[in-house]
Amino acid sequence: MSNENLFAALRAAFPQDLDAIAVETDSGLTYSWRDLDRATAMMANLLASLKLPAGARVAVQVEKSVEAMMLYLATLRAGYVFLPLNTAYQSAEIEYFIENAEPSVVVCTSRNFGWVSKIAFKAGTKNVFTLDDDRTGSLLERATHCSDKHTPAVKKADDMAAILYTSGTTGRSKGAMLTHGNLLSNAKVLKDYWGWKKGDVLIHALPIFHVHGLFVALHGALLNGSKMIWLAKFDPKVVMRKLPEATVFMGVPTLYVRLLAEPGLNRESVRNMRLFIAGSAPLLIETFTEWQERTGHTILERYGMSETAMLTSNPYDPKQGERRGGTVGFPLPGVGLRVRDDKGEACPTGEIGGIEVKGPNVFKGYWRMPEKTKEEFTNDGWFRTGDVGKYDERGYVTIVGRSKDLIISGGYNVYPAEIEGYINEMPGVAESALVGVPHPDFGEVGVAVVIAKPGAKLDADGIVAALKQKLANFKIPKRCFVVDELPRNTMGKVQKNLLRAQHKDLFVKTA
Ligand code: MCA
Ligand code: AMP
Repeated sequence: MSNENLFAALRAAFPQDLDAIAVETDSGLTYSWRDLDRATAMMANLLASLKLPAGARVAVQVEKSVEAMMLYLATLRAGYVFLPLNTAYQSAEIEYFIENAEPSVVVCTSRNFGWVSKIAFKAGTKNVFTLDDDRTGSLLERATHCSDKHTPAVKKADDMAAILYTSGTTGRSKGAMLTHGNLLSNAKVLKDYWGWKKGDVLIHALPIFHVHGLFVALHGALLNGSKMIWLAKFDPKVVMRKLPEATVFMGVPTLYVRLLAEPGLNRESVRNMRLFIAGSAPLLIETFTEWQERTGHTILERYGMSETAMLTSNPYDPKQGERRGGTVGFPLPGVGLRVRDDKGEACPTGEIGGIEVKGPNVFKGYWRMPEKTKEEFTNDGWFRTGDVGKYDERGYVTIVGRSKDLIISGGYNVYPAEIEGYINEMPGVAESALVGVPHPDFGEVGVAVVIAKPGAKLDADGIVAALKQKLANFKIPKRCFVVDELPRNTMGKVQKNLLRAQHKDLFVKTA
């Protein structure tokens, strides 16, 4: 029986010369392909020695490091399910994920060990390890004693490889279950579509707890046997310094905006680059055009989701068409994408409707939420993305908005319902609404509008300060207003579009 374990496919793509450099960090460390192979074997053997049940989840909230990336690969290799968690999440957020996913293993930083292990042990997790970004921690200490030989666990394409939590418009976060087959099929398609070739070097500057950094960037480089320049954190100055050594860069729009602020960004600085890719949030046409003017490169924009990995892409090969700013390109090979109106009828070219997708990349469902999963699929098996868009006459897809109430800030998702829930629980608050408004750096940021209960006095700064105690920093509204009333329609529903319009110029001057 053939092994459809994603790790096996990535391992098979390692170059023949295992002593070649696979990863180089911004602090000057280098790791060979042999290092990746041996260290992931040791970690996989450690996981195997724990005698975990089949399908066990390994939940990880650690700073970005090469060892953290190896832990992901080792989890695949050992046949378990990787559950990455944003380092910004605080205890209430982590508690939910751990209670919901019931991981058998939790890996956290030594700084957070106290509170994370408490949550984990309470939820029944038996194994809690630490891993720090300076190559220390109990995980590595234990793994050092394990063999550096390991045969990848046998997996079927339909077996779960990772769970990525993505918040719901209502209710709590849902865990999107992605399989080995979902991830490998998407990685293979992108390898061909983006023309990955021998000698490519990727600047990896994104966090590794979301699809963009963990799957799109990492799998791309590994499946091509390409070296990665591994940056622990995005720093435009470091990227500028590394650009001459690289050929491929991937980023959310904020990264491009920040790079454009570097005076040294010009044609010369990107002379060896082959491809700049953007996604996770809409790339403004101004950024697209300015990038073209400054560097001579046309950014390739693509579109995807946690539930589906990548769905569409502008073409790499000019024979297939130009890269059109403001669009997310064509459905990737093997991906079905249709646009439907409210009644479920196909929208003609140029007309706007809900985007539905199908393909080997589309996830298996939400973790322990069969009803929710059913709701998000049409009767004929298409996944409703919650994005609203259209096809143009040449087959390019444009995303024009979202039917889901979601703010994408600097590439991170902020679900208004979650923040409003926290605000509404505060003493003296009658109701609140969080809306997204344009922002020059993050693209979009949240602004909270709050009304007090009769007789109560509320302080906007106090509300923000209280939120900071509970929520990941990127979810904190950038401004908060206490007002007498919220605009409502005849049904009594808050008209968020009016609030958005009212506050649209808070951070930028819009037309
Ligand atoms: C940081 N801050 C933010 C954000 N990031 N505020 C709003 N939105 C953000 N994204 C705030 C912090 O709260 C803090 O505020 C201050 O900025 C400094 O924080 P720091 O962590 O130092 O910020 P940074 O290092 O400058 O981070 C900015 C960043 C980062 C590099 C743009 O947000 C980032 O790496 N974004 C990429 C996210 C990503 O990879 N998304 C892919 C999702 P204060 O000082 O007030 O506390 S995958 C996906 O969406 C799909 C599937 C796809 O298609 O790819
Ligand atoms: P996530 O839940 O983190 O997987 O975020 C997925 C969402 O990000 C999609 O449903 C889109 O709304 C948005 N998204 C991703 N890429 C793009 C893009 N290139 N343009 C516009 N929106 C995007």
